[in-house]
Amino acid sequence: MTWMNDVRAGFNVICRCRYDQDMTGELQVIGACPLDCPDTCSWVVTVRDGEAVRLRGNPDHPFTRGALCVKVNRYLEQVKAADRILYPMRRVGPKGAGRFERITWDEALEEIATRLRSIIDEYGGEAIWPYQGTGTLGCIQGEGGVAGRRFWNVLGASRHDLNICSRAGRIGLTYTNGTGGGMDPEMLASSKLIILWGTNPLTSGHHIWKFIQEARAAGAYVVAIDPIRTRTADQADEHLPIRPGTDGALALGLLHVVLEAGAEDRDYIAGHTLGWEEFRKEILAYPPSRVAEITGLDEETIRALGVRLAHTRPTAIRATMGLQRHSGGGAALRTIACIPGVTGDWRHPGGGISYLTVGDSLLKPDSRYDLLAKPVRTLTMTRLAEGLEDTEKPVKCLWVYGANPVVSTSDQTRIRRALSREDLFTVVMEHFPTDTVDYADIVLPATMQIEHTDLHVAYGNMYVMWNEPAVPPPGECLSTTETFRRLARHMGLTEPCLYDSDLELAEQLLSSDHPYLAGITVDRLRKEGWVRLNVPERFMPFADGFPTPSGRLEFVSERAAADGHSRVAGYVPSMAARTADTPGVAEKYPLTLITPASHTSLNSSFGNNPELRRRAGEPKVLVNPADAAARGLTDGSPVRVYNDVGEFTAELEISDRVRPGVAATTKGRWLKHTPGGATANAVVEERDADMGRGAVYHDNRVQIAAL
Ligand SMILES: Nc1nc2c(c(=O)[nH]1)N[C@H]1C(S)=C(S)[C@@H](COP(=O)(O)OP(=O)(O)OC[C@H]3O[C@@H](n4cnc5c(=O)[nH]c(N)nc54)[C@H](O)[C@@H]3O)O[C@H]1N2
Ligand SMILES: Nc1nc2c(c(=O)[nH]1)N[C@H]1C(S)=C(S)[C@@H](COP(=O)(O)OP(=O)(O)OC[C@H]3O[C@@H](n4cnc5c(=O)[nH]c(N)nc54)[C@H](O)[C@@H]3O)O[C@H]1N2
Ligand SMILES: [Mo]
Repeated sequence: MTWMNDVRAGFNVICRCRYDQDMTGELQVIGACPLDCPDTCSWVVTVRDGEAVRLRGNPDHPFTRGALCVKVNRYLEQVKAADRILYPMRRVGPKGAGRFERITWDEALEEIATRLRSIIDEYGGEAIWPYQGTGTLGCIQGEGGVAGRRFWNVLGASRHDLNICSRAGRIGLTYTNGTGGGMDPEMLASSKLIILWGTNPLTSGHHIWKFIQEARAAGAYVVAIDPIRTRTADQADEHLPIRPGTDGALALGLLHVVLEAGAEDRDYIAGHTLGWEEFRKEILAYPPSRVAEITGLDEETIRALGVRLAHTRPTAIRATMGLQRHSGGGAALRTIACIPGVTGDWRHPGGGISYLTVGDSLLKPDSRYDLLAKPVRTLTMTRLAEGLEDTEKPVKCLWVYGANPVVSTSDQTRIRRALSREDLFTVVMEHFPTDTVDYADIVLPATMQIEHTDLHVAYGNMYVMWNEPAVPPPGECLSTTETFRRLARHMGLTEPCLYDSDLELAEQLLSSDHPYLAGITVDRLRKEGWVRLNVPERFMPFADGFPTPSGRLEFVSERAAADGHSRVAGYVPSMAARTADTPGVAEKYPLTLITPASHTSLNSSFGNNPELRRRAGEPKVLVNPADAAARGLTDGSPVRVYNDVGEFTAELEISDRVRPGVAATTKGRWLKHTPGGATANAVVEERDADMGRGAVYHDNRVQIAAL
């Protein structure tokens, strides 16, 4: 009963109530929400007589403050859901049909070991693609760390580039600031102008809102820049319905107004930035009149925000991933990050930009790539179809964990075709019978967060969290780490580090010498549940300079130039913006489809929850009244959304929430719960953002017609 020992080791503090040897009584266990969300909440699980009976936000945590979200409030329902996968299974029907028979773990391990060995013998280790997603951000069990990596390295499997989410923006920001990290969002409380740029926090991470409200109570003005009037935009003082993929131009236009007002911070520019003269020329090429044409915003609106920006210190920009899911998205973040360099906002507490809090991994990278006998190729998460279609160096085993690519990855139809290949051995470790599970040869039952140990570092706040298992796993579920330990043993692998325990892994990860982690140990985390990073309460990230090659904020970046981008930050239009007037494209596919976060799911997680599905209703696509009228479409009618890549069906909602030229739906729906059996990613092309091969989920041209 190792899980019990684990619990008991942290018993004194984590478990504040009585918990008898025979598991009677009540226990409170502190854990962390594992989902891919900036907030990484601290939660408390109440365990009564060995059963989890309640899960709530930790009232003591400064960022969570007792609140979870619409989805995670139902986490226990998911843990106990009737469709939870509890046993290993083997496919009995055709691929895609989702018909399985229960098998034992021994049978599963034996079949897997045999198949892996024969694939390695015939094609080499690189024929294995360990396809890991962001189902959990845990540093032990998930995306945040080492889960399975050592095992794959011993086998010589291909590397997997998990670039689907925030990569383009992170790279863009890094050219300017040297890191994707920035402001502590708690500092928003001290801001006077808050620009919510391509972000919808009231849906995609609401815990930041209380700091924004605090700022407002002290007089701050809040602006949302988004092609959709989201629930966040509804709450803002002002909404700028920008044309998608034109944010870089808006950044330059706002700075143009700052220069006109003579409000640039010359001392700051001289002391802390690089390449001002060149960047200034770039700004001067974007007067508000030109920017109005590019962005579809009124010139007066741009001027008014520019004047506000010129005269309001501190100004904070909160940007998240929305605006970088474009072919010019990396450049957009790079250029927006130049704004505080011009206004000098980094020197004012409450000023600057916040994208990720901790831009680069603080933890000691312990994936042990040194275990690879020879260098191997890297396969790209955003290019699943392409990878599976490669015939020269074929993928023969796809191992999916923490991911649901049939729903979440571009070019859905191609992916389903590729997953149907009879010669592809597909293993999926999962909680639920997802659309991806339907294509598996072997399904392995995975533990959920309250059943395993994990360590989390948030990407939207300044805390490290410990997740103590609260209850034993149901059925025959195993954690990711335990599955790989057993498989390694079954295959007779001798590398000792494959057998490290979860606590050893946590200790290794925390043994980083990064100053933010000073004094943060496993013991302390297990006692306290969460610890703030070792940074001041009023954290000023670039007080000692920028981690760029020059030590300055770089308006001009040699690294960017070396990577094939412009030396100077500027505007790179997205594909949709670029082709808006291109003959042949503009008439055929006149609308830009954007597919952001749904309020009732987390990517595809919770897509099977009955109550959340009921609340979400039928899939909808929103278009502006002008675009509906032009097509003679009526509100509530069924429509096809299509392009050369594919199509999906939805109910039309005519709404002035979207600007003309834009169609909007949300991500995350399961195909099997959707009429027509296809979802938004059926029309998203497998194409790269400008940086890091990031995805282009909001940068696709489509047409809409009555069904
Ligand atoms: N409820 C819920 N929460 C989530 C998620 C979820 O699926 N559901 N997903 C989680 C994950 S994985 C992530 S990465 C984050 C993502 O969270 P966000 O960064 O908020 O990402 P999105 O929802 O994709 O986009 C945010 C906003 O950007 C807008 N946008 C799209 N294109 C443009 C553009 O060109 N310019 C501008 N200015 N705005 C644009 C969209 O309309 C949208 O309202 O949220 C996390 N939180
Ligand atoms: N159209 C469109 N598509 C998008 C986006 C968009 O904006 N628009 N956003 C993209 C973004 S930001 C992201 S991050 C990706 C996410 O894409 P994925 O990484 O594929 O994430 P999910 O679809 O949530 O699938 C995660 C799966 O992991 C499982 N899981 C959770 N925890 C565990 C665990 O501990 N062990 C195991 N074995 N499994 C677990 C869950 O049950 C779930 O089925 O989607 C992308 N897809
Ligand atoms: Mo994401």
